[in-house]
Amino acid sequence: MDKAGTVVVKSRHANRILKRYLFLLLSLLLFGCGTSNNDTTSETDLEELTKIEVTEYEGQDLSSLTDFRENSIKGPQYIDIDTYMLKIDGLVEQPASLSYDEVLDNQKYTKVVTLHCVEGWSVDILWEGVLLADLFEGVNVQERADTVIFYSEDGYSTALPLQTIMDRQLMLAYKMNGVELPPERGFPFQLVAEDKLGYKWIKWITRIELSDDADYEGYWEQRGFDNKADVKP
Ligand SMILES: Nc1nc2c(c(=O)[nH]1)N[C@H]1C(S)=C(S)[C@@H](COP(=O)(O)O)O[C@H]1N2
Ligand SMILES: [Mo]
Repeated sequence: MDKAGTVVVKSRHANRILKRYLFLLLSLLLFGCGTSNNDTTSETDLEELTKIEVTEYEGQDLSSLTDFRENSIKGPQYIDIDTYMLKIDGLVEQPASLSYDEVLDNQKYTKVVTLHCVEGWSVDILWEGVLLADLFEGVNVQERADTVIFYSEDGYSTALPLQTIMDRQLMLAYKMNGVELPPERGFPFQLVAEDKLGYKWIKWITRIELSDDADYEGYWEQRGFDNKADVKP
């Protein structure tokens, strides 16, 4: 072995390591790591997610994220998180436009809450999210605001009294049963409208408007559904 030969061998070896490293890096970029749902812009394999979802919490059995009947007005929305912004505006002193990470940069809460659809089915889900009250702290809600109107990517909307949101400490969920909300379930955010019927649980929220229009009617409310939407025991 002469000196030159050793150098050749060494550089071939280095080349191989570099190639392997690049391959790994590329696969990571393309496929991501772990089971988190990295691509939210196309259909999710929900069956695959049931393998990692939480099925029981503090002794209570949970429903599965596949137990929902998908009946959204325009079908699932696939939101690109890189360009997504949640707007909070209307009767506020400092309107805000928050990225996904900025919304998540708040105290997180977890709670099992049941969603009841008017069609007669319901699901018990472990939700993880942030409080609307915490989001509102950053925008300074004006005195005369008494209503919160939510708008969605699919043109859907609904509203709740500001008082209800504060009293009930309602949250915006970004996870269900320990799994990031899949697009089919409302990624990036669904309103956990505790004790209100399913049509108040707006998915794919893009804008939250503080308003003084207490009679505002959302998509289903305009079509005859009760604006209070209380779940009857
Ligand atoms: N943006 C949006 N959110 C929505 C809806 C919708 O059509 N669009 N449907 C509502 C209804 S009627 C119910 S019961 C719940 C749960 O619906 P899912 O089973 O289709 O997820 O989402 C609510 N949120
Ligand atoms: Mo519903």
